[in-house]
Amino acid sequence: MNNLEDLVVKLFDIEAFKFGSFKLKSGIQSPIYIDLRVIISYPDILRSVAVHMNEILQRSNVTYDSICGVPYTALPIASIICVDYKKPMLIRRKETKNYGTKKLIEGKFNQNDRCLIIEDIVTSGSSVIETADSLRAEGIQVTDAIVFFDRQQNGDNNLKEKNIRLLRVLTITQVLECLVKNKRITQEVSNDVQEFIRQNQTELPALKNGIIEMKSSSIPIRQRFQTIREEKKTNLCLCADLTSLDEIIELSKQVGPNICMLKIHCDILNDFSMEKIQQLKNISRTFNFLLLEDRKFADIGNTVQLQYTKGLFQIATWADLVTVHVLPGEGIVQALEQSVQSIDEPRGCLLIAQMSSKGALTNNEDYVKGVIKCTEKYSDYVIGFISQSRLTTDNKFIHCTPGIHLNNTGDQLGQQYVTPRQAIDGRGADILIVGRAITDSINRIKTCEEYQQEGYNVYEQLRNI
Ligand code: 5IU
Repeated sequence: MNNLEDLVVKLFDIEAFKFGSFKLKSGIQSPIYIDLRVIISYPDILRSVAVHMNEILQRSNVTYDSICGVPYTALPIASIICVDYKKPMLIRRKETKNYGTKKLIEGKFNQNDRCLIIEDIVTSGSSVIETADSLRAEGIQVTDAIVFFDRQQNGDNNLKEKNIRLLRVLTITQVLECLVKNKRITQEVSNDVQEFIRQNQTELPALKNGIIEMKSSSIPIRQRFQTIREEKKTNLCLCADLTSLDEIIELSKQVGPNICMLKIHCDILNDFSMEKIQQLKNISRTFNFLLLEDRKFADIGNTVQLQYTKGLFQIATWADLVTVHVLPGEGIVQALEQSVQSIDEPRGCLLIAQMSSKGALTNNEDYVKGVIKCTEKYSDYVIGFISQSRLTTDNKFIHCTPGIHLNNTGDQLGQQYVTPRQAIDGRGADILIVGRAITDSINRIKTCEEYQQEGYNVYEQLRNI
């Protein structure tokens, strides 16, 4: 009996693998239940698991600067590997502290460090991906993950889609073979489990509205918008000018299927934290909408770079899109584009060309011409405009129009409204930015659906002419 076989048998004996009929969290009845948490009570087994993982790491020549275990079972395993093989460890908090430094990643790291993720079991790969997202958000590279046990339910492919290579010590097939050979289970039980695994392959993520997440982390934003509009049938951007991020998170879960974009102002939030904004970002990935921080940058290049990447908000780490005034000249766009070059997800901006408020100084032809000119050099990063009319015949630029209400003409502070039909048909809007018409309504979800339907119907009617 070799070492690894010996370990598998021991794991069976301590009931880390159980066979029978088990109801999983998802409600599915499974013939196998795997729970590696028990190994913490058996120091020799725990060490053996870590040693076998390290052997795979040695063999696969993976290079890394640090190790991050996915809570909880993988944490003691990661600790052993770190101490035995002299590698620094990082820990990803499950929730940020609400006192002191609100860090999501604990431990010392440098930008572009490479971190290896350690997990005990992989099913769909979602926990590994969540950990990778948090590390990547801090500028840490994640290219490899190692698991002790792969349930062979498509986790390796799901991770590959996120550019993570999966290394593993054992597959379920190997465990079953070993247990049959060592007469712990019968061939029949093994066949049942294999059949169950075949029939229960995972996809990332299983979404409420049936839309499978696109590889949103690598698709250019412009293209993402086009696909979202067609797949989700929506050209609605919800403008959530609420002061609680918790409330925005809850709302975004409810209206996620109805919107193509969520616009926020991070500087009006009284409960902002990197952890919460990461949560919102995850929701935006799950429901496939773009996240727009309406920052309205308007300073010299050096300052906007700092405003974009530093401070409490670190906007560049989470916002797919930001808004920009080009009043300081096109250097502002160059500076912003430069700031996101090291971020491994697509980023873009919308140039503010015309405003909806009464007496806006942007209502000037020369000004608007100047804005359009700024797109020439930066047409990858600039994906479109915030405008009140169609500015160019080049359809690659997305026109987003705020100041939308179905039955109101304005507010007391200069806001001027048009209806969705007027915005799309009359003014050539691609995206409707709707705020208080939805957030002040009695039933936000229902109202959101109404704006989605109205907006998309008008768009379709025009398209079919
Ligand atoms: N917004 C405008 N008009 C503009 C620009 C931005 O209303 O010209 I540039 C923002 C302000 C607010 C949202 O966040 O769009 C509109 O909110 P209401 O739909 O609640 O008016």
